[in-house]
Amino acid sequence: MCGIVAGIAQRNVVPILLEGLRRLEYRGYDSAGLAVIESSVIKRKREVGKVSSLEALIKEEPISGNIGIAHTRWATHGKPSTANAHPHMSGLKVAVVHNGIIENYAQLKELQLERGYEFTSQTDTEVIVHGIYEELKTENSFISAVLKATNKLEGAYALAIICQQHCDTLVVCRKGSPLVIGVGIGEYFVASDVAAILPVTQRFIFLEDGDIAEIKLDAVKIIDAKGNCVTREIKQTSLSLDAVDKGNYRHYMLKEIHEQPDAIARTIEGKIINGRVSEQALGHSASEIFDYIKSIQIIACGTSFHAGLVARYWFEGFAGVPCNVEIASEYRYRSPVLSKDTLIITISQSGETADTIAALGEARRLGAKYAITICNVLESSLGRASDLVIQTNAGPEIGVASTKAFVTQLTVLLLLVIVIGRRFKLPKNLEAKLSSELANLPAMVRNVLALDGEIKIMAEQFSEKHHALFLGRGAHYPIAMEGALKLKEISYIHAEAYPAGELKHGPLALVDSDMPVVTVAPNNSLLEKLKSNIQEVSARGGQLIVFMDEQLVPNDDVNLKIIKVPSVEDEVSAIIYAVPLQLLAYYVAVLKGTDVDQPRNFS
Ligand code: HGA
Repeated sequence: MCGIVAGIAQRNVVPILLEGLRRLEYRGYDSAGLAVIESSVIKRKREVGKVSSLEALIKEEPISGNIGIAHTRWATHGKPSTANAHPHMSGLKVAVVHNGIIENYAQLKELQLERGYEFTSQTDTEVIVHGIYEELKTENSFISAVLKATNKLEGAYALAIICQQHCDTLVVCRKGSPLVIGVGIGEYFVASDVAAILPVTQRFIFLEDGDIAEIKLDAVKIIDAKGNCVTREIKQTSLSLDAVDKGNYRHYMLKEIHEQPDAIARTIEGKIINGRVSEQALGHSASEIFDYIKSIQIIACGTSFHAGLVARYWFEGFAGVPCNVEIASEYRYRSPVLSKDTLIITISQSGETADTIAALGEARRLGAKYAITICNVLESSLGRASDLVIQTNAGPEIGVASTKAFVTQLTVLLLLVIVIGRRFKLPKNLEAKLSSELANLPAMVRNVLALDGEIKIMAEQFSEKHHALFLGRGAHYPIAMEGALKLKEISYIHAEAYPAGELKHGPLALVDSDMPVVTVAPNNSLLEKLKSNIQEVSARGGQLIVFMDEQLVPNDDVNLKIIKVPSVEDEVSAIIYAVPLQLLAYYVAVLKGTDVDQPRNFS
């Protein structure tokens, strides 16, 4: 998604806005722009490409001001171009940056064209700024004009607005897209992600959906969607500044892969007491929820969806808990059948995934009594809409390709399998085993990270390839899906995952010496079946790359390249095998020379 930064201070806000944009660049990056009020006039600079291009432009043609708004864009309406870059302006009097989509923009545009407004972009955003300008013709109060204009919008938005007539006031609002206000000393900053403004403050006001805030140097006034004045608490964040630095790593993604043992340790911290997972440690309402529910519906997107798919094998296989998993954008638009004793579990790195939020809304509408979210941000939209938040504690994830979020989500899901499974058919001895394996997870992940060098060499086999197949069985099938997703999103190699048993039903036809086939082969009950699948590929000249338990004896096959993975217990092996696949995708992308942390066409 796009990134928003804005500020009002006694100092020049331009350097702070640019630093904020750099910190948000991982969210969207086809163009960037900034507007300030300088000597009572709005001055705007926009540039296609990365934030560094905007910086260079501002260096050449400096602007400064005590109040300003800025944006990194990831286009949804209209191609990436200077004209489509934000901020958008109306009559040179009002400027707006926008994150989200206005669904009724075509109707609004038609009306505004009739009124004589001129459109200079293809975005859906421009109707917002003209709408505010129109209201300001008859409304003296800036915040009321924004309320009236936004009441006509359908869709999702976070906005930051400045206006020449009110040059001491910044107005911001959110509906369906995230936005926080950072509280400084005699100054305020606003961003779509706290990470953007951590250098200037650690105190934040998390706006609720529908809130509009009028920010002056000395005060913030907030109204809700109905126009009533409301108070929102100021919260101190525990996020530290260096958590969002690259350290000694070449890319955030590699840093985040190597942070996984610590991230998992933080996630389980305080939750396993005397070898037993404590449900109180998950939240005061946890026991009440788990006592009530009879089945589980997991809803998520992308990598989080894969975490949900792994968890289904665990919930049903270990504990006999009926569990369904669905992609949020499908769930929200079909007519699912739901009983009120089905527990909704949403999974999202940020807790702000729009489709997942909407799907949760749909589940509530259908009568779901309880909803849990697994995410990294307690105060997120999903967090606020759920009865219980189980935080992943992964720390900020800057690389677009999710890694540490995935393994910490799986860690939380395994905690849930234990505490929910207790009420179903989870055998006592398995509960004890799972708890002890959870406690050992950080050490196991550290061991598997030692494969880094070997995988880097293996990655060379992919540098000339255009397609790859990933195979797995059981809980490792979604791990294969995640491996394929990682490879395609950062190296742009087309990759598909199949449950190994499906090979003979079609995909085998694709196999030849140009198609590397990556296989995940832990030492478990499905191994013999998997070995037959490996033979099927090998017999057709396919190049197999097998991540295999170190205790297994590989075949003497020329088409087989083996990476020996340290032996782990089968129950947690899905988490462990995710890691070498992340490293593989990373090193292939580095060899291909792609922009690893900010892949193209992606937010
Ligand atoms: N719809 C606006 C903003 C896009 C956005 O929020 N992307 O994540 C545009 O296309 O400019």
